Amino acid sequence: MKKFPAIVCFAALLTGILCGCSADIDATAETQEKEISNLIVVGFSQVGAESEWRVANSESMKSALSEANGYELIFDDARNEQGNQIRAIRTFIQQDVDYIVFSPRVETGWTSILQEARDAGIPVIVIDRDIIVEDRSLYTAYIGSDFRKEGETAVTWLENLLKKQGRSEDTIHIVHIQGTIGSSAQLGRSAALDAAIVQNPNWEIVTQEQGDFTRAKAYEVMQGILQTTKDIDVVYCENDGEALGAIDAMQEAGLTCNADDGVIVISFDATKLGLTYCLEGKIALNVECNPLQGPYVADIIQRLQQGETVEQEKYIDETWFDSYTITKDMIEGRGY
Ligand code: GYE
Repeated sequence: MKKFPAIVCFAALLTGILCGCSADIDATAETQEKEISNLIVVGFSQVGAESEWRVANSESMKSALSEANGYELIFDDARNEQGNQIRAIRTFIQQDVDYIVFSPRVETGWTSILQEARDAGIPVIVIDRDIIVEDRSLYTAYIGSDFRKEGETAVTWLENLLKKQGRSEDTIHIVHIQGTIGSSAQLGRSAALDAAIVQNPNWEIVTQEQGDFTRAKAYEVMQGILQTTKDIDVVYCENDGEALGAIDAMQEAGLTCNADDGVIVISFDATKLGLTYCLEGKIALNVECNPLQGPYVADIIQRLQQGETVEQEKYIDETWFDSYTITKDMIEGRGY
């Protein structure tokens, strides 16, 4: 929006008319239309499309930052590569967009590109996963989830369930399937489990493997684990896709997934599909992670446009669902 003053557009149009080139006039008129529109130009680097959660997150951004709402959104899918995200952000800088938004694949490695954005005077909003930079003024705002808290919700629920079942002293064999290594979603959720292992000496990690937040990878990984052991009490998956993949593999191997008389599957996200598994009892606990971040980003941008200062870190409120209390209505009323 800030890039094209109407006067420049008018001059360009006039030049076209004086030259008498009709094709140019059409093109110029089109440009003029765009230029004098008051659209706020936002470059958004999305990490990928690895999960249902991610698809819902992209949709939320697209609908909140729509043209009807006053935005031109330049959407780039980085296909789960940090290098692609850095390239996309650099392109946004060259395009001189009004705002840059990105959902970082991992926490580290962003300092130089953020420095470039700052040198160009473009505010950066980080969404979903967090970043670590020495100079926090390199980004204007972060909006996302408290992943450590999500993990703590999960392990506290498990402690309570095992207590209720009279298994507090029993050895509990836990398979841990992790998300994208180095992402703040993985780091927070893994850290909570690691801390709980220290607190509960009877909890044993059978194995810790990478599931990349995808159903396919978790299925493959779980199949491999089941060839070594079937003595599993809990599978701690770091998102719904992984839980579904692990459940597929366990069911094929003849295991039952159920909180009372089978493997206790723990998941994160609480997408409609994940919650359907929870309703069926296959996922015992699903900790919510809210992907509907578009309206929060739009709100931050609107406040910056008014010259207001915004909170630098904001966590979205989240809840959890378990197979004992979930109902069909809870799933139907959800936005993702
Ligand atoms: O849990 C997972 C996704 O970063 C919170 O990434 C996000 C995670 C989410 O692919 O499904």
